[in-house]
Amino acid sequence: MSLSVQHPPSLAIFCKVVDNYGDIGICWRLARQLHCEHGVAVTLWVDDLISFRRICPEIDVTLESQQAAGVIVRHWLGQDGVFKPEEIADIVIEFFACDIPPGYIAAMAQCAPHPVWLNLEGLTAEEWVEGCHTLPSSRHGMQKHFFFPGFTGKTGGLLREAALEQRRAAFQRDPAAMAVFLAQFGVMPAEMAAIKVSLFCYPHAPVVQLLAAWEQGSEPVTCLAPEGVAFDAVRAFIGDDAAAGASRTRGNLTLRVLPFVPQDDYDQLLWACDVNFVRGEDSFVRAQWAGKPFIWHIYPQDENLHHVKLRAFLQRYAVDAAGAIDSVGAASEDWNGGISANEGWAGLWPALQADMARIAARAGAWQVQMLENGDLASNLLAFARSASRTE
Ligand code: TRH
Repeated sequence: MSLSVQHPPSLAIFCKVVDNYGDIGICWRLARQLHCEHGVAVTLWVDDLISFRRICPEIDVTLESQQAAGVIVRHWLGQDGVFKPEEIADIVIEFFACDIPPGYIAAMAQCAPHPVWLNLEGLTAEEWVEGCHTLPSSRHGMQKHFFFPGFTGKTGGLLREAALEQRRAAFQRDPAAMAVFLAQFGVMPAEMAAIKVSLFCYPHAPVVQLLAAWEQGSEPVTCLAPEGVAFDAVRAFIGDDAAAGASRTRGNLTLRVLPFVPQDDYDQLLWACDVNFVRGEDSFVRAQWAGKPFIWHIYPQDENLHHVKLRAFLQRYAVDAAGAIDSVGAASEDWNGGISANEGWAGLWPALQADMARIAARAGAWQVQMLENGDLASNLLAFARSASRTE
């Protein structure tokens, strides 16, 4: 027996929040899309509802089970528990190799046929991913397959909702809608002519230098930083009260602190800005779909493994027909603490500014290139259907 195309399957995603918001951000996005666009009956098991509520305010952190956007959300409280085979989903996804409960695995093994078991991995532009994508391994008498997101047709692609492009284009065609959106964060009509930048990074980014470069720069910049992001540098610029709603203008820089917005609003923030500083995995991908120039703060890893991943991405992204886009490469290296022979942000920012038209053109071309790989949710479902036929 195999998963039929006519009858939407059931699917369970197990998500352990390691830190921050990317783990649940990605799982929530995937869960919603599988349900809304493919009719899949999705159960999302997540161990940290407090982080979840930050990106999805409707989550009630006191409930063990609830529904949100048609997805059943279960608070994953521990590894104990006995499950019956009839409780097991047709497709089981463990996110980032989290250990799913032994009782759940035992019940999976009793199912006939076995569910399709996938380990959804982290995003990297490194070439080895193509060789590992969809590879099977034997576990508890079942097959488990790796599923890798990625930037080529030999990977699972990137998460992207079907209507995303349309929504983005409509929003970006409408300057009034953008002004209304930004006005809720205190952005004044006069600031609409400034270079608008969103700032989302880890605490170790050289934000103090970047803010100084904007303050002393040749053009007005409005920087929008969600509350808590680059907390020390933002507080040093604004003064003691750096809570949401706080702002300060000094020199050519206006810095505004925003509330941490719900996930869908975060897309609009990226669309409304001219340049986006993003981090981790999910905001990094959303910046690519925003089609605007962006700088990525990659999640730091032991032994500077993240520098290898950063360079693998830049080799694909920061290059056009004229060759490597050096301003993006140098700024990305410096932002991520890599080797860079430069004069700091006082030089890096003007270089980026001078290249802005070229970088924007590349961002658009990259988006077209990424669209050719399909979207991760559809690719994953298609793979699960084919894997169920060979089980
Ligand atoms: O928060 P991140 O740093 O998350 C992760 C985790 O650290 C994870 O362990 C690691 O594996 C991964 O990075 C690489 O960054 P990310 O991935 O961009 O996730 C942030 C999420 O928060 C994303 O879904 C967008 C959302 N968001 C909002 O909803 N509102 C906001 O105001 C902001 C700034 C972000």
